[in-house]
Amino acid sequence: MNKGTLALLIHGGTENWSPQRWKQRFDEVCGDRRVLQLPDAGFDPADVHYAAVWKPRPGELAGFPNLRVIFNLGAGVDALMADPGVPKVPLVRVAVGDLTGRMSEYVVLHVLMHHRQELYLRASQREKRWAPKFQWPASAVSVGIMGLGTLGVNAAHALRHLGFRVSGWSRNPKEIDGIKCFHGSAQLDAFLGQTDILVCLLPLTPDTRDILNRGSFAKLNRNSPMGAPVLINAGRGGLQNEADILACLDDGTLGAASLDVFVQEPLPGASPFWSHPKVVLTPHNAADTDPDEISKYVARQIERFEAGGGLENVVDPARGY
Ligand code: NDP
Ligand code: OXD
Repeated sequence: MNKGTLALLIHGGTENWSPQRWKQRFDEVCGDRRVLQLPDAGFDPADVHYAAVWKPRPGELAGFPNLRVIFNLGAGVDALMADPGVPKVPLVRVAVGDLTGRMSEYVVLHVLMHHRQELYLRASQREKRWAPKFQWPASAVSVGIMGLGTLGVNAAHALRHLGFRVSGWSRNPKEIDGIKCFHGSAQLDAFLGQTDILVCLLPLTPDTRDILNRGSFAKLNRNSPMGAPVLINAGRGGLQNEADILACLDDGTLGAASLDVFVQEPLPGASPFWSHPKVVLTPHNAADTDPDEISKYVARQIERFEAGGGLENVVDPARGY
């Protein structure tokens, strides 16, 4: 197979996650392969064989008639699944140790923050109040992870290592040493009923949309040593019913929430989440994809594909993840 041209279609970003930085990294790892950063006035869409994308505009990928593979520069592909104009070629997502490790850092940080009563302790410090509360051991707390995929399993092991009781919920049955596994809608209630801290690392699909709602929160363990159950969502905003989260925090159905993702991003200034005393909020950066790592991952896959080998981490369009 001849060396195909790679086009980068990247929207958004920060100083260290800019389209320019991606272009630089791809140029370094792609050798003599042509790398285009779109928009680029001087190219023919028919020349593009591979696209590496983040948040392409709906319909944007439809304009490339000769695409061979699309590489999503993140783990979640919900935006691409929602775009009927995306060409029907293999879609590869990110599943690499670097991203997985970052997500486990986020999950461990936030589980510990709630388990170790950091919200209460910081408020006490601000008020100069010396008022310790009993600290339960990790072994008294049950963390339930929704999504036992690349990210969920690694976070489960990290939490298990710290001594938490850890369970997980997935679509298909699993057996994982030290982790209590539940699956399917028939076992969802049993999973929720034994969970004190609910961590959501699900992909957003038609089946999972809005799954974090009052009905689910009310089923969490009401006898948690922490008083009330806690929600941590780093999956996608579309998984959560935001009005339900706020109402459940206010009436005590939930004790606290850590939220990295929102229905509307960036989160509008008027959102009550910004100043809610029981919410720890981060701007969708639980786990960034690193241009250094991911450009190598994509370049390696293209080389192998052109040599006749298979692609890794190809999304199943029927499942939507
Ligand atoms: P994977 O595809 O590896 O795992 C997905 C898991 O969810 C699997 O265990 C799967 O079950 C389970 N699942 C999917 N649908 C259902 C369902 N209907 N019922 C029960 N379980 C279901 O994904 P990753 O672990 O790599 O990533 C998960 C998500 O994390 C991404 O899709 C993305 O949205 C989000 N993410 C967020 C980031 C951030 O910075 N906030 C960064 C990176 C990812 P099964 O194993 O049976 O197939
Ligand atoms: C991802 C993300 O899906 O950063 O990788 O949200």
